[in-house]
Formats: sequence, C-alpha cells, structure tokens
Amino acid sequence: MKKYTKDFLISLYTTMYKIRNFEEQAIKLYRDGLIRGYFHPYLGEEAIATGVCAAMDSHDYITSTHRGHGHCLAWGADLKRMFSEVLGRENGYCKGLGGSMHIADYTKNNLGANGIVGSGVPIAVGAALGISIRNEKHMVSTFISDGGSGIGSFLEGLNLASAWKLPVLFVIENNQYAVSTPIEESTGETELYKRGIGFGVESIRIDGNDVIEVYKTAKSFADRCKNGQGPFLMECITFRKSGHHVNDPGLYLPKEKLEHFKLHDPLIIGKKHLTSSAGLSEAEISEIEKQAMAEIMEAIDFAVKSPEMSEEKFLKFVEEY
Ligand SMILES: Cc1ncc(C[n+]2csc(CCOP(=O)(O)OP(=O)(O)O)c2C)c(N)n1
Ligand SMILES: [Mg+2]
Repeated sequence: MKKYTKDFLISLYTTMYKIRNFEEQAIKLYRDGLIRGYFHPYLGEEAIATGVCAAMDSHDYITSTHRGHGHCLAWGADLKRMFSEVLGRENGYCKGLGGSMHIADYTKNNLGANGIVGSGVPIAVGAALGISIRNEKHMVSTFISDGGSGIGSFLEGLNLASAWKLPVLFVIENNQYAVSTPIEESTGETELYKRGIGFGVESIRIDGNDVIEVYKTAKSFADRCKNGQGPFLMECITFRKSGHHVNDPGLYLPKEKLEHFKLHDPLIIGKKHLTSSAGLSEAEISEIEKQAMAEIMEAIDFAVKSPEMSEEKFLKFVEEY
C-alpha cells in the first residue's frame, strides 16, 4: 500500500467516527422527540463520503442525497450547525427550515442534500457544465445509491456528462437496498458500474467500506477530471447497518449480510489502517475518539439550547424568498 501520512490516516478515521456518532446521537435525539420528520442514517457507509471528499479540494462541488449527513460532514460541515439543522433550529445551515434532507451550503460549494431521489445528478452536471464553460480546473462529485441509479435523471445526467466531457465523478453508493427492495428485484443488471460503461464513461466497482480504496480511486478520478479527462463513475459496495430510515427496523435485511458487514465495517477497517500503517496504539485511537465525541456532545448542547426561528421571522423569510 502507498504510504499515507499518519495525520492523513487519522483525519480519515476521525471523519468516519464523527459521522457514525453524529448519526447515533441524532437517532437518540429523534427517539426523544427532538427531531421531527424523516431521518435517513448513513450508518455503515461512512467510508464513501469520507474517501471521496478527502480526494477533492474546496473549490470543487458536491451534490448529495436524502441520506446526506455523511456527505455534508465529510465535506467539512460544522457539527453545531448540522445538529442545529436536523433539530430545526435557527443556527442550522438552512435556518432549521430544511431539516435532515435539505442541508446545503452554497458558500462552501455543497449544492445540497435532496429528498427527490436522483435530483442531485442534474444539479451536478449543470455545475460541471459551468466549470467547463469557465475553463476552470475544478470538478463535481455527485452521490447516488443503487435505487437512484435506475432513475431517468441519473442516466440522462451520465449521458450528457459523457457527451460533453464534463468534470463529474458519479459515486454510486451501492448499499444493495432501496427502502426494503433488494437490488436483485429492482434491476436486471446489478453490476451498476456497467451503467457508466454503457454511456462511454470509464467506470469501476470497488469496496466502499475501505476508506483508503475509496480515497485512492476518487483521487485518481478527481485529478483526471481536472485535466479534462472526465467524467468517471465509481460504484462503491456497501451496506446499510440499519433500516431505510430511523423508524424502519430493517427486519427484511438478511442476517448473513448484516453479520458480514458488521465485521467488514468502515470503522473497523479504518482502525486497522491506523494500527498497521500509522502505527497507532489502541490508547492513542481511544484518545482521538474521546476528543471527537466531546466535540459531538458540545455541538448537541449548542443545538439543543438554540432557538427555533420565531413566527415573525419565519413569515418575513417566506415573504423575502
Ligand atoms: C423520485 C423519488 N421517488 C421515490 C422516492 C421515495 N424514496 C425515498 S428514498 C427511496 C429509496 C432510495 O433508494 P436508494 O436510491 O438505493 O438510496 P438509499 O436509501 O439506499 O440510500 C425512495 C424510493 C423519492 N424520494 N423520490
Ligand atoms: Mg440503496
């Protein structure tokens, strides 16, 4: 394996750990009645957002999905504003009016999570067209899952990005389920990277739970996108650790797969990289985890104490926009 610096490996692990614990703590807040509406946890898929976002730089762009907290956090979102948004508080990224599925930050080129499956793709392709017209050396990554990869907007976006040679990285998070429908029941071609090949896009299938494999692949594609060689597609094999959303017990998920992915977990693999490649001890890793957890608890405290938007401000806001 190529030698990565200790700091880099620590930063990847810390990001994954924060995403995992953001979700777990948010689920508790949901159960306490503090988060309303839908909430789709990114549990088990942390390596994908983390590896892809680490391969990009701050001038690049992302578009996300309904399962978007991990993408936002990996892209550098602030934990306090993230918790505030999912709790519906005014300090959130969208003043608490967007909630879990609509977190965006245009100031940082996060073009947004989205409740409509597949709708981040045309936004990404449009952003990439802008980059191309302006002759910039930037790129866009767009995330989608297996269900979304059968949606028209995804296939149309792939086609246009290929025809116009746009700097887009299509990232399929193949968690093998769309709500309770297994992939074998929703498509006749379960090797999803082949959708890219069908449109003339260089495409690859990788282990989406190994953050280094994700990073390596994304970095090579991102660099080539910036040299005008895009678009590219990477299909990342992963699995949801839980139901589709917070109120779905996921009883339909096969036990063998759950057991397999319990061991083949992004954090377990990330920890192995820390011990074997970076030479960290268990105690050092515990210290990193303790610090990350402290940040999370501080952010929750901040968000819970933050106000919701007043009715007066809300009405003014609606009028203005
Ligand atoms: C266009 C559209 N159709 C249906 C839905 C309802 N819906 C929300 S999530 C989802 C499943 C999406 O599955 P997948 O793309 O595999 O994403 P995952 O939940 O696995 O991350 C569906 C059908 C929707 N939000 N938008
Ligand atoms: Mg899916």
